[in-house]
Amino acid sequence: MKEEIIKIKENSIKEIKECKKEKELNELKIKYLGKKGELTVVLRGMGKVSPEERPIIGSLVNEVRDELETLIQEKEKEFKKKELQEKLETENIDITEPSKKIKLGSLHPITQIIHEVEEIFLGMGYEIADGPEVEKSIYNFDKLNTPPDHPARDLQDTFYITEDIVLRSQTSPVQARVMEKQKPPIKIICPGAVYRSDSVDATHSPVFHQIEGLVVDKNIAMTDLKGTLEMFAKKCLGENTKIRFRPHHFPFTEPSAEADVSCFVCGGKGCRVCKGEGWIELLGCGMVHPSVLKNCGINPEEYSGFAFGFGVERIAMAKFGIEDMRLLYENDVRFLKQF
Ligand code: 2NM
Repeated sequence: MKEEIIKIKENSIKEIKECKKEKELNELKIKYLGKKGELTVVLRGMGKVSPEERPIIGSLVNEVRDELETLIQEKEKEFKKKELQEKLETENIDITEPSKKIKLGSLHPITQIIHEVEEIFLGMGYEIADGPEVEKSIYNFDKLNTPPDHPARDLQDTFYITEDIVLRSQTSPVQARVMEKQKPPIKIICPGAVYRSDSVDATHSPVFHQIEGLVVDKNIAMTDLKGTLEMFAKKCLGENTKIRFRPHHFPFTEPSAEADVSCFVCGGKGCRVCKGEGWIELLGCGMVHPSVLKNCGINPEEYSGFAFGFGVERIAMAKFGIEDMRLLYENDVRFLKQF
């Protein structure tokens, strides 16, 4: 039995030392140390060994097994090291190779206009306010002096979620909310998406963007409105821009007006952009109606204010010379990257 074990030991050591591949090594591991391996089989035959010899044979087997295990582990380490070495030699990384170019995006023309207008008004001491796009009709209409029978409330023009909840058709409900919460002086602009039930064409979209402004303080007069809008027009469209006001009607302002600017393309002589008029319609505005102030918790005897509003798409189209509004929503990068 002893000779048998010594023989297994010698054979196995030789084979392990000569082994060249990890797979071979695994096979040897099974051949000698596995459940049906040669050493295990010998251990099973211990019953036949005399009681005196048993501990001697037992410890010999253990010794041999320990030796083989150590040898196999060393061999495994050797293989791993060799593998890594080969990888390091073949898979070298060229850290000087130029990286793939990352394509930089740009801001959408509508976002650019919003940012530009925000900068102008921030410079005049305004704050930027926002609010929900899904809005209570009380804020979208009632508080803004638009009674239940007003045509603007028509189911045909407004998206109703329920009888009392709508997709806001203007950003003025944000201003009503600010007036309710905040004591004058108030100087805010409210940019954002608004919704109207219009069919899509070159100048209409059911979703578009508005910027509305509101100032409420003591002794605010029409002259403040005119001065502010003139300043805005010059900063936005160029220092030579002139502005004119025409009477108009809005339910939330009294008096109300529309403002035109001299064409920033031809300077007023008449061209394609202004359709030969020399003037381009810019915005709607007026002095906040006393009922609106009262509805929002502000005393109209003590305070007055002005407000104005315009569509961002219209300004973007005029400024960038875009003739069809749909181009702004199609998200064709070849179109958008021009701006
Ligand atoms: C416009 C035109 C005129 C307006 C009014 C108000 C508020 F909240 F003070 F009543 N906000 N915005 C207003 C006035 C908006 O858009 C064409």
